[in-house]
Amino acid sequence: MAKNIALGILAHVDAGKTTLTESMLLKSGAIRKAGRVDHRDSFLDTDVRERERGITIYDKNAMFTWKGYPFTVIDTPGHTDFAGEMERALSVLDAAVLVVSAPSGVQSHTRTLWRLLDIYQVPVFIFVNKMDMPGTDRQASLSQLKSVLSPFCEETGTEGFYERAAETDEQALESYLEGGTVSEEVVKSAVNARKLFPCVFGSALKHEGTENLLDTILAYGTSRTTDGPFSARIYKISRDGRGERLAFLKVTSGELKVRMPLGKTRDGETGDEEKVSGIRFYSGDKFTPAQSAPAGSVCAVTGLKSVIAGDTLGQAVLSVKPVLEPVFTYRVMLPEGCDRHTALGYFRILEEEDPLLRVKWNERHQEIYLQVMGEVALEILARTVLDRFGLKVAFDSGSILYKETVASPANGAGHYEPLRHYAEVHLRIDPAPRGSGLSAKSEVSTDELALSWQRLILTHVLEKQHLGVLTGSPLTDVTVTLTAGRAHLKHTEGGDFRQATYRAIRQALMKAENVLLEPWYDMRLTLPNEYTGRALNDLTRMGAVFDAPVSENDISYISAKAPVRKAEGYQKELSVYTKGRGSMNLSVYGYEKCPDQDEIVSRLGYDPERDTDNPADSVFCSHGAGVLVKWNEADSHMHIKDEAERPASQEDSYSVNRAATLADDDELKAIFERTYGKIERKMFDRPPMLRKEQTDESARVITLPKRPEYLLVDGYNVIFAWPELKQAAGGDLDRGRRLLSDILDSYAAQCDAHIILVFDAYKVRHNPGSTEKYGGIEIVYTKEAQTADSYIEKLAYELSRLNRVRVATSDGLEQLIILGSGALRMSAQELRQEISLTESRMREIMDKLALKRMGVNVGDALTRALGGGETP
Ligand SMILES: Nc1nc2c(ncn2[C@@H]2O[C@H](COP(=O)(O)OP(=O)(O)OP(=O)(O)O)[C@@H](O)[C@H]2O)c(=O)[nH]1
Ligand SMILES: [Mg+2]
Repeated sequence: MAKNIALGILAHVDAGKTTLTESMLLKSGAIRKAGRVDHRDSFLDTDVRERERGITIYDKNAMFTWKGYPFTVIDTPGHTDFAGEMERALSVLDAAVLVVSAPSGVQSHTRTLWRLLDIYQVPVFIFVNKMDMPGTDRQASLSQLKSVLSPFCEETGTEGFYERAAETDEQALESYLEGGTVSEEVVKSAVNARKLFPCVFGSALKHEGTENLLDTILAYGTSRTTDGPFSARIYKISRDGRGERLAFLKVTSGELKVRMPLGKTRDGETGDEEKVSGIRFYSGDKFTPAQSAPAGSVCAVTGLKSVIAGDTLGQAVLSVKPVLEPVFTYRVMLPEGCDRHTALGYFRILEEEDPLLRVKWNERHQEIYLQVMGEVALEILARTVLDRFGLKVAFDSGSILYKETVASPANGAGHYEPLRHYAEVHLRIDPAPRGSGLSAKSEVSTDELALSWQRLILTHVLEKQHLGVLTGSPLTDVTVTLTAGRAHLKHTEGGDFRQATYRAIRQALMKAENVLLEPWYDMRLTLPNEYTGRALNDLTRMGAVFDAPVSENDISYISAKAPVRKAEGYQKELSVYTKGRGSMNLSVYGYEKCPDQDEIVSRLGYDPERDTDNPADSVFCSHGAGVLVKWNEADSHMHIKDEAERPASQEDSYSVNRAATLADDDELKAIFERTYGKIERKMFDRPPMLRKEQTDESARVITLPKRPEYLLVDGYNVIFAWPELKQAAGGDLDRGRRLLSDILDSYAAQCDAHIILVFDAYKVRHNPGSTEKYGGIEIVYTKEAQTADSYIEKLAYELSRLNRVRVATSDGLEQLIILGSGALRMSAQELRQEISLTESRMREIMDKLALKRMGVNVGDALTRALGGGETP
């Protein structure tokens, strides 16, 4: 297979990435004349915002062939504010060219890139650029690369290069020592295993070294595709000049074709199928349309509306969780009379395209907050909102995003028992490695607490950003372990566990040894020797951590890490006291401990006891009423005592009220009649007869063989049996249908059953007897004069010969005929229980569906709301 290498060009700002990319295009004959970033006519930096500032903001693709082999290069931005754009591309690269500018050397951002390339396991070629500039020294550059990045950085083709290559493999070393040669295969595998980093020196501007670089990549680079059916990874979403949504992807195996129906996979879950309507191969801002794209291609596709960066198509490929995250937060100030929700919608669109933009909506204050990487990103954002949506926004002065974690394990418990509610949760919060975020697991056996409740509790742990008790900042880098929990046979609803879980987490934090985290910079100072004393003093004052200065000639280099808050503005100070001879570059490293925690905590003045949205207290039931018990007194009231005295669990599953009253039936009938006119069907008059052996639930669970399962749902019966849907449907039947379809669609993603939702079409206009696919389910509208239950009966009969079939229908009415066919009947309430829908969650889902219709992306939130969150 001809190699088709996806090559990323990475470096700190202004190292010459775009210039090098254009030099490659020129040398390979893909373009006739290289543009120049300085003349604002670059082939790649085409965006006005890029040309104005002379920097790359968006990564760009270009294609060329070198000696008969196709290459796709991705030129990435070097500015740290746009590093998210660069990080996304890493997941699709076969190899990277790390450009280091000879005059400025390895910068702090170069080290960040080096760290990321290691995390994403990308083979690296190093191009030392600007060798045409006076004072540059090949040996000095190489020794810096060796000392700061890796001793296995070596100039290609030299004796040292083959020596290093041989050192990466024992056998190769032996034959090298004997015969003095190393095979190209050994070099190639060393490069691809990231054990050897070939370096090429040159000048992109003068087109020197470009050919050598391309030859080196061609010799040792490989295309990392695999055999097998089609699969691809999506790394970026953007829009073309006409506003069409583009999904950029790399085909990792098989072939992509236009009109191919594709289902995305996100977090291990597969979504609906969508059709690719077009394939585009981009080079700069121009593209060539195509009918297909072979393995190894990097291209853009149109037609995929729901995918986002990080999704995979076809067989799942493992993905890396993004490393970089925004560290500043700004409040958006909207012009007079601007609708907040419309503006929020705009920012949500941009959030989808920009990996380092997080949009937060503060419901209480009705404010939009933006989390970004830095001020330049913010300025570009303001400009983009103006250009694309005609909206002029301003921002407040912004602040650092703090986070909180714990230093040692802490136990917490939450109890929630207002009248006719019940839930108790015990958990432990353990510190986890820096940068790992929040994770959840359970230590509870399913004998103690049913799996469904455990899953629900873990979902509640993961579904929201829990706030710490020091400053009310997001909790991170902890593992929450469920240690015990209890539900009540009758009174527990899912929402109760949410309350108990949130309270337990907050109570644990109130008792914990809390740690305030803040963003830190990785910095590199270059200054004349005589100023190092002053610099080290300043760094100590900042609470920085630093290595001993390295001195060469009269110049000292200091590598340090310091809190963003303290290091900001130091660039200017350094320049002043060194009279312009010292410089510093920085890049965000990640979150570390705040050195002056107490001072910051008292300055921010957060009082966890007054944060009524995030209570640590518990609610107990006393004389038939709920009473609040303070968090520090709650432990002695908990129903679950410590291990030894814990009584055998009484709970198992949700209580199901299967005795629907006659009044309910009459009400149901009235609603039907109001909607459809006089009901012809017999179902309302049928006497409730029950054949005992067929409803024996314990028997049915044990004896059932594992077969593909069908779940047939009698749509209107379920709608009218679920109070919220009934209410929604009372006014608008169409809305009820859509809600139920959406709920079942989300549920279909988590269960193994084929779900068929059946509605009586009899008198529903536009749908005379049809079947349609709706996301992951099928919806059937019966023919005129054919009732849903006669349809279901027939279908159940046919399907149940080979499959396990369950039929969900109304509560009080027994469908004997269905049972007779071998299908199992479940009531609407049982279905609801199976989906883990409770009143409060139903309300939440309905809110989210309303949002979805407004165009707000709630995919994940909805799935989570339906109980599809991660389980351990
Ligand atoms: N002397 C010299 N200047 C160069 C060379 N390569 C690039 N430059 C100059 O360096 C500046 C930055 O070049 P770009 O190609 O925009 O750098 P970049 O790495 O793409 O920058 P960003 O994308 O903004 O991070 C421009 O003024 C170029 O003309 C080179 O080999 N020699
Ligand atoms: Mg550039």
